[in-house]
Amino acid sequence: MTSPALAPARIALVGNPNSGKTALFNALTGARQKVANYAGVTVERKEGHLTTPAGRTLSILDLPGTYSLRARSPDEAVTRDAVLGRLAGEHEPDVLIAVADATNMRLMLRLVLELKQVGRPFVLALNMYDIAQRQGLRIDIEGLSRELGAPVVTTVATRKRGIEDLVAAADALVLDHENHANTWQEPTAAQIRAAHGEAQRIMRTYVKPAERPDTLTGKFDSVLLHPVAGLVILLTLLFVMFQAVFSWATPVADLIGEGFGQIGRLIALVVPEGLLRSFINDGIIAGVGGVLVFLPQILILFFFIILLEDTGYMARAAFLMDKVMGKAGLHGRAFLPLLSSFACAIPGIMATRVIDQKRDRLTTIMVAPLMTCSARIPVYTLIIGALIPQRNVWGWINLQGLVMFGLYAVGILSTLIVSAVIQRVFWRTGSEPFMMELPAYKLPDAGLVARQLWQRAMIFINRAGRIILPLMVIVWLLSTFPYPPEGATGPAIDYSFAGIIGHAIQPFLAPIGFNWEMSVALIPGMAAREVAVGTLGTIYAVGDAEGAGAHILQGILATQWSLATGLSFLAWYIFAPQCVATLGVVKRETGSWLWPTVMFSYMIALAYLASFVTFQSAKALGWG
Ligand SMILES: Nc1nc2c(ncn2[C@@H]2O[C@H](COP(=O)(O)OP(=O)(O)OP(=O)(O)O)[C@@H](O)[C@H]2O)c(=O)[nH]1
Ligand SMILES: [Mg+2]
Repeated sequence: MTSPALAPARIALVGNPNSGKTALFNALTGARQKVANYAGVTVERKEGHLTTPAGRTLSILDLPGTYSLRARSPDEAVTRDAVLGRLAGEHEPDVLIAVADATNMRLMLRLVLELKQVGRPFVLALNMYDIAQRQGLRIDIEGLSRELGAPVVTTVATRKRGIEDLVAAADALVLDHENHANTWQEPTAAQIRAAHGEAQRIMRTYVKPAERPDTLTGKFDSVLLHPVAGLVILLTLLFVMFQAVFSWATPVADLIGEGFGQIGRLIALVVPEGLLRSFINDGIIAGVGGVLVFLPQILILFFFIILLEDTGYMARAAFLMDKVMGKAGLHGRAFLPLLSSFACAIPGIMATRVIDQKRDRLTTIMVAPLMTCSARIPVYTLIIGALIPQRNVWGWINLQGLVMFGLYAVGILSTLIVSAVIQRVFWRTGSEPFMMELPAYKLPDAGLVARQLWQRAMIFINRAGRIILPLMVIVWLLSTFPYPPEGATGPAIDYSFAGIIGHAIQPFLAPIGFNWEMSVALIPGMAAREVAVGTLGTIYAVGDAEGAGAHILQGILATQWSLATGLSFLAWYIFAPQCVATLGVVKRETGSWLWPTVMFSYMIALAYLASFVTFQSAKALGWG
């Protein structure tokens, strides 16, 4: 057995939402956890390590934000249990770092008083001290420290200022604290009221109001939160975002596509015609390259999302959408989980832990995959690029961008409709009013934005390497073997496993206009949606005697697919449960196979229906 003395001392970061705990955690441990300017970003405990100048290891715990140890939602319960040492197999932390937003301390002081009751030694970190200074806020740090009986340190987490002092203070507490029994009991309402009064007294005594308070936030909000002007601005922002995805990304994407084309030609020069060349060009380059081409689109979209998050605008968007979402039976706190689902439904589903009502949470989980995740972008972009002409409508609106905006809009609309149905038909409950503190606007930190973008790029490239590449190898094998029999007349791929499978499924998908190549692409697309793009690349490349590079696929689709077929494929991808990992997370978060089963069934039914209607109406319009 290891002696407890050898285990690193454990330090937990506790504080109100959006006070900069995760930014501090990253500064302390060098981790890269997500930070953003709204409440409820962190929903899980995260552990990291740091070595003090004296060479001792400290383990640091980042926790979800909370206003009180009286927890209501699952994420707040995580914080309470971590602080009290109630998590299975875990001691209570040796030292707490109470993280306060120095410009907004009132509610934090109340939590600090609660933490004091727990009896753990703690340091108070007055974070965002840069903003406090800019506002001319004066805090009597020594007096506060005396009053609370704990060291008080000022920090600027995003600039790594005050970190050494914080570590020194926490480290000193580790050394001289002794264990004593934890006798914490949930405070009564009366006790909380008393603590509230006490916090106000401390506030009045030690904090002089700001000389230059932030008036900009109020001014911006009078416009941005306006019920009409605010919504118009929100819609315009989203619209511009998708225009940009197409008009800015296309030249870069073309360049990357051209690059892969060059590599393919180079390989054709050095590698003799045969299996190896086919494997490299039709399998890897057409498959993985065909997906990587879409990196610029994804980065531009995330550039906007990160900017909106870091400025604090996203919290306003949540506020504006609250009415609409309430009508659809969604809880106000569902906005941010659904927003995260633009990246990927998995973090979105995990972020639903901020919702305290079980039914509201379940509703949000069930609709999260309808939001357009970034894995759909390659599929959407490929089909739009192939079948929608690159031209402007009404003079200045990029038609391809408009279609993309439309696909996102349909995703959002169906999220609202499905949740309304779930809430009305199954739960018959009303929705709760929205309560979320609106953070002050901040200028985004360029370094932070760049780092988050870089992280996004790495996630995408890693996926290409770890999930898409191996799948593409399998797809290539299936579409190359077995060879056609002697004297066969049709294209070789018709005799391969992929051809056989595709031809077998296709009859079921004929009513929605899918050809056999598309039918094959759906299967590996279950593991990761983007693989459908790579698979189409490989199938058409292997089937095509000329051999096609990643870049040429759009040209092939433009001649081989009708507009009706393409639109039907897009409709399928809006709804289809094309992602096994998401179903796995739903199982984990709900603790039963029932919900993933329900999700899979309703989504596949919707997908088939949507594609059927799309295909048949497009045909009727003469686009078949
Ligand atoms: N100017 C300034 N901004 C900061 C500082 N610390 C954090 N921020 C910003 O404040 C916002 C919130 O930071 P987070 O670290 O996500 O806050 P959190 O306490 O982990 O929030 P939750 O996980 O939602 O509880 C982000 O936009 C950070 O970039 C600071 O010291 N100065
Ligand atoms: Mg956090």
